Amino acid sequence: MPRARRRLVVVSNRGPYRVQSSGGRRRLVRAAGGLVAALDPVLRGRGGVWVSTGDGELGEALEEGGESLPYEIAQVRLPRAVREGFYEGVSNAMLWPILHSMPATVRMSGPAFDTYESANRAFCDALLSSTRAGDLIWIHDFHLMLMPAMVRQQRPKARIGWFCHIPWPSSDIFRILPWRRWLLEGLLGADLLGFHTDAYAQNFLRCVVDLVPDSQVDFSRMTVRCGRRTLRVVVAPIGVPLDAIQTMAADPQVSADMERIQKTVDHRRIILGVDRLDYTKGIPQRLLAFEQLLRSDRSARNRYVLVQIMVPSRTDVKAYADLKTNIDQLVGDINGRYASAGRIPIQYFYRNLPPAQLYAHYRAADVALVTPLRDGMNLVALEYVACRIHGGGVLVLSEFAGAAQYLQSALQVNPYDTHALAQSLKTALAMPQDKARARMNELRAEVHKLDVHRWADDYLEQLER
Ligand code: ADQ
Repeated sequence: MPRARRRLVVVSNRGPYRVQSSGGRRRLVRAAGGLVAALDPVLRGRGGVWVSTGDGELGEALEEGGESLPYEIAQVRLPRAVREGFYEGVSNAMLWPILHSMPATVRMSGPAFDTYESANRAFCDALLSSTRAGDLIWIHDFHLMLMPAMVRQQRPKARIGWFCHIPWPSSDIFRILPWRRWLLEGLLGADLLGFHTDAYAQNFLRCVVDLVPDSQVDFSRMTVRCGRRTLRVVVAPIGVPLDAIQTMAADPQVSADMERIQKTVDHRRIILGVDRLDYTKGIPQRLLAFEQLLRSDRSARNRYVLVQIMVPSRTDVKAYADLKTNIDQLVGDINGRYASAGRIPIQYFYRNLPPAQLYAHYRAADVALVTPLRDGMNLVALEYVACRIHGGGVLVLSEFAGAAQYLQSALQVNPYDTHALAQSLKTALAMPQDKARARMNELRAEVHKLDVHRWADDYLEQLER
């Protein structure tokens, strides 16, 4: 007889829904970003609780609009100063650039780490009061690295998993963080630590060897022994909700939207970029490569259009506001220089699109240009492939995205090398149909293996074991 499944508790900084006000009414919309895109379908399918930050607005909006949630949501309220220090001061300004191996962008402020600890403690308290012993606890991402050990101290027998959605750097880079050892010891409170690729998992184990001397690491079995406990490290590449995406992509409304998009750009061939606005995503590099294509080939402006869709992100952080200005200027410059009557080379959207519209763009695009400088996995690459239900289309993919380990049939590029990137773009646009189809079929077989439900089931099964 199958064992009764334990209740699942997901913990992450950002919750799955946010409140949007329009025309005096408030309604719930799903938050953007890879983590929510991955875990919302999992909790919808299996039920449970999601613990995340919030200010109570969610409950009020639900009451007002008569809406209901697909699963329970427990909110952690952080005082403003703690929230700022934890989220901006530590998570965004220090951990994000270090874990993405971009130390030059780090801004360090000593006392901010206290707020990181306080925030992790507040999450731990909220978790303990809204869950029961026996629940399966799955903590997500770099905001909550101290939490596994905090929960372990209060509930020694709990099953605790932690998943790293972003890359894990080499020990040389990780050691730049002054509280490197605390962070690692926080994570060692878990039973199971998950990473997207083998390289990230091995980097993590190397950090433990170098920085936590009283632990024992076994690289081949991927275990860490500390005191009387042994925890496991697993490689668990995330995927996308394949069936749901394919069904929606095949919807007649999406097909109609796809045709409308193609008509709007005068049936030029579409090169597509879709990203959260972030300096790790390589957006300026992509724009420059497209400019090189326009410069080197006069007919390109009549034949191709770059559609860049960006979702606003971390808008109150200066580095992000600066990047936005930089991108706006680049787009303006390129469009100013290469536009001809009625034909603008870059169509640029700065907003969150509903999934159906996003999928219509994926279907309309001849080439997807996914060029992060570094990226844990990158779901956009997988979504593009999942939406190519009629085959064809070329994926140009940065070799520094975790997804590149799995999508070997993509045209892989080094995004720092603008010339090489422009060359890959040319190769993609010139690829004969049969070759593009064959590659896309191989990519679709890979994306099929990377289904998000399987990712969650496999991970949780290992955590429960
Ligand atoms: P992100 O950095 O957010 O995720 P990514 O994996 O590409 O990056 O996911 C972005 C998600 O946002 C995708 O599902 C995409 O469809 C959606 N999105 C982007 N722009 C949008 C727009 N304008 N409108 C609507 N939706 C939009 C982090 C890590 C990644 C890792 C994921 C999951 O940085 O490396 O793949 O978590 O683990």
